[in-house]
Amino acid sequence: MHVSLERRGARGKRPMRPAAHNPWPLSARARFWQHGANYGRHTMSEGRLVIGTRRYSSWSLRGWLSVRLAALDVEEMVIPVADGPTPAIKAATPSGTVPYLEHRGIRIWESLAIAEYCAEISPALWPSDPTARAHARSVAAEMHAGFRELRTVMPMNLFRTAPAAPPSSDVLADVARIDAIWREALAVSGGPFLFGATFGNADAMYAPVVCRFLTYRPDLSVPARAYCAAVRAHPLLGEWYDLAAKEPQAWRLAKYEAPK
Ligand SMILES: N[C@@H](CCC(=O)N[C@@H](CS)C(=O)NCC(=O)O)C(=O)O
Repeated sequence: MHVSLERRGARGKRPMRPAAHNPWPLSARARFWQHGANYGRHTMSEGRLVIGTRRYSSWSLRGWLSVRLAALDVEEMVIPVADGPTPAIKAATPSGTVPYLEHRGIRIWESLAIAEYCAEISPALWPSDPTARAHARSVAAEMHAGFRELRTVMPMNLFRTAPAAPPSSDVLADVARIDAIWREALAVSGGPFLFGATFGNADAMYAPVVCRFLTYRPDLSVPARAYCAAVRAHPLLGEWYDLAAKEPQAWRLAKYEAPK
């Protein structure tokens, strides 16, 4: 199995040695690829975040953003997603999906649950005002539960140049609803992020949609385009794109690369 492991978190950026219970032994090549000479210099972290291929895994991006914004001290374990359910992900997580977080012995799956867990540690991930917080939770939950057409027809591929299939009316309806959600939140908060000056859980939920819109370029309102630019310019998005660009060629999947 080809996985990579890295250590990031509150106490520094150096990777840790895999713990004795770690069921994912790394090849020397995989360790070097991810960590270079720093590998093995650190001691214990407080858990791990399991994610999929950064180039494709939109749900992983959401969980990763919340975890990084809350500065949890966890290893990051990347399992390349397969063409269909990934046996290694099934073996490594309770739900058979990524993201999956283990932190201080607590196990959390589902990106929205991870976002809520991170907000317990870092409450600023949701707005402090109750009205805004209810609004932020509503739009985050709407993203988590919906937009299936858009997610199917415009799969996340950070670097894809081939166009998506021509958008159906259902896809256009999803795009229009997302544009309206963003415009409303930005008009109330003043931006540049959905609920004001700082990037929070609601932005984390919509970040992979921004990535899709940057790839497939559907028609968007001026505020929605400005929002896409603000999200892409956030340092954590920059880091995610940079790490994705370094992923092995062998992790590429034809179904996400080829034109439909
Ligand atoms: N509702 C889940 C969705 C997670 C999900 O579907 N993740 C995909 C990758 S983006 C996955 O793990 N698929 C199974 C696989 O690739 O084996 C969440 O919010 O975390």
